[in-house]
Amino acid sequence: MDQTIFITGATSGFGKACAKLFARKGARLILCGRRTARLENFRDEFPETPLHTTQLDIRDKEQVAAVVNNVPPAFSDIDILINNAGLALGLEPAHEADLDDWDRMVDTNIKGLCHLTRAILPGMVGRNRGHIVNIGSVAGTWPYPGGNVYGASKAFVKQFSNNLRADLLGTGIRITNIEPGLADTEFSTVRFHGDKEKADRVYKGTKPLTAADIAEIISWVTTLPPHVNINSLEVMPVCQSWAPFAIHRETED
Ligand code: NDP
Ligand code: 8X3
Repeated sequence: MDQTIFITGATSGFGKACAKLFARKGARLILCGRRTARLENFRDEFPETPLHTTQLDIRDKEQVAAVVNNVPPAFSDIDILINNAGLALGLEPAHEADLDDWDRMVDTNIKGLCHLTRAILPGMVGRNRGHIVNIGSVAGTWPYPGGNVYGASKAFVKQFSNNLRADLLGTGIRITNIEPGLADTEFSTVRFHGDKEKADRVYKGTKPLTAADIAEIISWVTTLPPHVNINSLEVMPVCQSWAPFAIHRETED
């Protein structure tokens, strides 16, 4: 595969699984994350892969611009951006939620994703080709208790993706929003601030999506013929479905 792929959040979960899958397909990879030791491990695992790794906290606007501007020439024609880095923090109802958690989700899932997109898009427009794959969530469409700002941030990703398509009409650039449901990664451990036992209970007795499932889907949408744009793709494990409408009743009879 003669393509350069920029993956945010490549140290874990979906991003790492994408890195592995695209490495096996022979792509050139730019991998980012805050935990650089994990990126170096990847280099050991895939010594043949043309690889540029860089530490990046996507909340840092200047760092985002510097990382994109300093990509080595062999990697500078980015074909695919996988805007994957993101997180949920907390599951408390809105009136009890931690404001710092809310800020971090907005700074990462919304502002970080926007800054990366804005930095990489001009090159794609100049080359008249490229594909941006945003990682949204079922939470961007379906509300649930405690989803508050996390779900709203993914609703932003959904509509931002659609509006990018509107802006880019007339170019060859593709935009896709992938909207996964329950998937077993480090996501819940992060959501519960490192409480692994609580995180494990989220997946207990289920057969959730795996990171490899999502990587396979991203590989599919990005290797379709260039005139085909998957706008959005919602995916759940078979064991997950929607809840009925919730109705609060004052009395039982
Ligand atoms: P993980 O926690 O396993 O991975 C998250 C990745 O995001 C890590 O590589 C982490 O890297 C990176 N990241 C987080 N914050 C930052 C930051 N400020 N700067 C740079 N990188 C950052 O979770 P998933 O793989 O599950 O999550 C990936 C995406 O998928 C997220 O956007 C999430 O919202 C979404 N999603 C997850 C679902 C699930 O059930 N797992 C379902 C639907 C969507 P590092 O810490 O090294 O910086
Ligand atoms: C992650 C899926 O349902 O925990 O986006 O919000 S969910």
